[in-house]
Amino acid sequence: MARLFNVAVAGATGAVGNQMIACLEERAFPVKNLKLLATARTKGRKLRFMGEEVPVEELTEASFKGVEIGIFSAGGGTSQKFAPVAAREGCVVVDNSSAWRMDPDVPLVVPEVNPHAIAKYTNKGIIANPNCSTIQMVVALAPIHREVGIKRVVVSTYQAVSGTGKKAIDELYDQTKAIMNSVEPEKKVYPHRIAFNCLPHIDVFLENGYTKEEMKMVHETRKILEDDSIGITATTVRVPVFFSHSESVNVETRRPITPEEVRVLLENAPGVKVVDDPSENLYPMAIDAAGKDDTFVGRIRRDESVASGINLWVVSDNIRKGAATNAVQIAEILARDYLSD
Ligand code: L14
Repeated sequence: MARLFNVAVAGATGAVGNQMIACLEERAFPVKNLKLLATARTKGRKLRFMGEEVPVEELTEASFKGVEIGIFSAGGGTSQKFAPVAAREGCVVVDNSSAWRMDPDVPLVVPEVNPHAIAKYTNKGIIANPNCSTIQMVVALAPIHREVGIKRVVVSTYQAVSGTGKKAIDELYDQTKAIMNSVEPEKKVYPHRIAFNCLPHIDVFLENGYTKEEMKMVHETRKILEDDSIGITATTVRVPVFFSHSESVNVETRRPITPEEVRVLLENAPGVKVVDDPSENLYPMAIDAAGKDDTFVGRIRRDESVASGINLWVVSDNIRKGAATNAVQIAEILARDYLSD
């Protein structure tokens, strides 16, 4: 029989944590024992896993004794502090925060793109899960990069509120309801109203005028595609959508490629579904991608303003492939190829 693992989910009560538990169950991850960890505030709550009620425990330095795989989505500060603690106990951490992604000793992995990088987990006992917007973009870009080389990418995102967490999902819902009832909407999470609005602002602003989310897309894409020569510029926008990020991706390639060739490449790419039939009004949409694990690509067309350019519309569920599914896929490869003997 295949080996089973002691697994912990840190940040278990959050939107991504909940989805991680569901993914472990759906994908029949070889779990021996599942430990659910969160802040003291949620201690005593119970969450369902494989038909059982699992109590949520407080995340402390002592939480990782005997734990072999720790899947974290508890925020950057918590990961910064507790991932090394877990690693010292021999627990391999798959971390969904931005804390470790750009650490040169920490692999940053999208299983469809660079699964080989997982081997570097031995450096620090930590594997980083990329940013949601980066993941879906590189799933679509990798096959093109391999075929003809990518010179430059210009991306604009249309990001769902669920990335910020449960409180932001409630905020969009409550503000929408308030406005429809002619009540003054309240703002708690975002600096401006998100209902019936678009905010060109995700994560914090940096010195260079970009947001941290935009710069994550630049640096993480280069690291995952293992090519620092790719030029990337991003504008990340919050839109009043609950689940799934959409992205307009303009790609300038090193060698020419036709939209038809891109379509064939992407139809054969792992984790990608091409939805592209404008004559039938068919293109990827957030509401269709929600609840699925694929990255959907459509509107594949030539950028007629350059010699070799392609435009794509890329949509994926930010909580699933953008976070929980990708983390659990990494854990699957880790368990199967590195921790089983
Ligand atoms: O993982 O949508 O770097 O507000 C931080 C911002 C996740 C999404 C990350 C958002 C992101 C989050």
